[in-house]
Amino acid sequence: MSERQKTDALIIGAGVCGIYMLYRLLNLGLNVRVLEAGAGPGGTWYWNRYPGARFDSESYSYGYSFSKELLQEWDWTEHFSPQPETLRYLNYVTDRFNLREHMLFNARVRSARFDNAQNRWRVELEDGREYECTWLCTAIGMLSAATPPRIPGVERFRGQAFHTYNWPHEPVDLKGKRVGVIGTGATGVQVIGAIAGEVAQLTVFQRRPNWCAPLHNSPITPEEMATIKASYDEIFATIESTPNAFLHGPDRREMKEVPREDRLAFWEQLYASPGFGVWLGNFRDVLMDPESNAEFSAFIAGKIRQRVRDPETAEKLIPKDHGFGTRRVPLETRYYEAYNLEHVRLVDLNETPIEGIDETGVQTSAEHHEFDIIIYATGFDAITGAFDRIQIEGVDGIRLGDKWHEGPVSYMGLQVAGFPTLFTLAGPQSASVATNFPPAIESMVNWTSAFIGYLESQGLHRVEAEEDAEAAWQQEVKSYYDMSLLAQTKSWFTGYNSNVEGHDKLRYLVYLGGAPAYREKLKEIAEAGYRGFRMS
Ligand code: NA7
Repeated sequence: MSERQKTDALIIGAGVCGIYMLYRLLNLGLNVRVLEAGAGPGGTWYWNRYPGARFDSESYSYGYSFSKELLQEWDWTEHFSPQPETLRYLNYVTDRFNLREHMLFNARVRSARFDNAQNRWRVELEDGREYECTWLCTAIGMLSAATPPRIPGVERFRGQAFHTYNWPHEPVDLKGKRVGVIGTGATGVQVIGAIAGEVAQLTVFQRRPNWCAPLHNSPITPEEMATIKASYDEIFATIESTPNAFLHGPDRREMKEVPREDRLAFWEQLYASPGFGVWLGNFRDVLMDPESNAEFSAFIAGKIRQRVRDPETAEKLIPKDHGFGTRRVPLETRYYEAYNLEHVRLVDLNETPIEGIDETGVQTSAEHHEFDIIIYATGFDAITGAFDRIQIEGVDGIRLGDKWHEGPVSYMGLQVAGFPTLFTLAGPQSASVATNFPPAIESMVNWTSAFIGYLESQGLHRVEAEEDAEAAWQQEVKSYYDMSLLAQTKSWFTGYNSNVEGHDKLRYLVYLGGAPAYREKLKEIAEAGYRGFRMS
């Protein structure tokens, strides 16, 4: 057994969050190491290499804001950056700030155990290497535990098959191929739009349709980029002011107070605009009031009927079990038009469920579909899945997986009682998931690194959420679910995943109170001497 390596801090994950946390902790003068399962930095943008993978956030709202120099150096080439460019960006940041030498790649963490006597975490990799630290920070992603479908025979298929998250690093030749796609969430919708024109035959297996809206991506000209660079102060001021840290904030009017003709004109304008405006820039009651929501859903259904030529297919693509925006809205490029192509077919799994997968393809209750390639766009064990894949043990050997069995509990989504000195950055019940990730991540990283700096300066090396503070945070997190239509819909936001045992009921995964309220709470806690944390 090699000797255990000792550091002040360990960060698990070198994605958007881990990269920035590393930068901050190095600035505190700490000895830090990042343990990353991939062969390079990038996290989400390292793994998701499927065709069509790109931001649904405006590129210039997704980049880091912490360095004015970085903002001026980096040129985005599209309003919604594609995955290869984003991966280049994250590599650029890594090298720009000399972070790579502190990162260990191909280092998948198997377990993390708290040594109560020493106040230290002991972390073991899957290859047996061992590390030890005071400050343990997880930056393991909210959508990083991919879930292939639980379908009998899935391992039998002899063609190529991959989950979108594990898309091969070598180019996949789709030209002239018979391709099946299972899943029509944000990922499936991106893939389908991107490959429909290229493949010989495309069959989409849909269990539940989602309400999708056009992304309206376009290139950024050098002149536009110069204007963007000159406007970063205003851009980040807008991001700070909106509930979800996007460039789109709700229209303060209620739909019902706007005359019908004007609301339709407004909706046409939203539908024709790039990005999430159609979801997050809508009348404020559209996501709160069932009647307003139903009216807007009918508007979008009309758009689907206009864009899809075959009326029967169009009806299948219109969700009937939930209203617009109550699940994550996939933004699409030529998604609905794909179904107008002769060689693209939609299979509704409610009519003809999948019975199994065999050597040559997919068997439904009605027929056998032969494929060269099957793409599983079947989603993630969201938010808690990445934690469950590491054996995390706190005081007295208590397991995080056991504590979270009925759903996660935390204080501010940042700490869990019984797991001292572990910071679950961008973890369950923080504001990150319900927002544009990077700005939320930046505020959490800023706060946590300042907290660690404070503790270090006081000679304090153990910090733990108090049980009362944790319980109060549960009530607060729950209270927002009670107010939102989103909570009434089954999706990964509310903890459902048919491919994971037991994930068939509501779990309170996300703080839905908005980024400004979350930041305000963090500030108040710090100003009150880090209220709710036991420090020693
Ligand atoms: P999602 O949004 O969870 O979508 C997964 C899709 O796969 C969804 O349409 C599921 O249908 C479908 N699915 C899952 N399992 C099966 C099985 N066994 N059979 C048929 N269909 C299945 O994941 P995405 O990757 O698209 O998006 C995740 C987030 O990543 C996204 O919101 C962005 O923020 C980035 P269901 O709706 O459950 O009936």
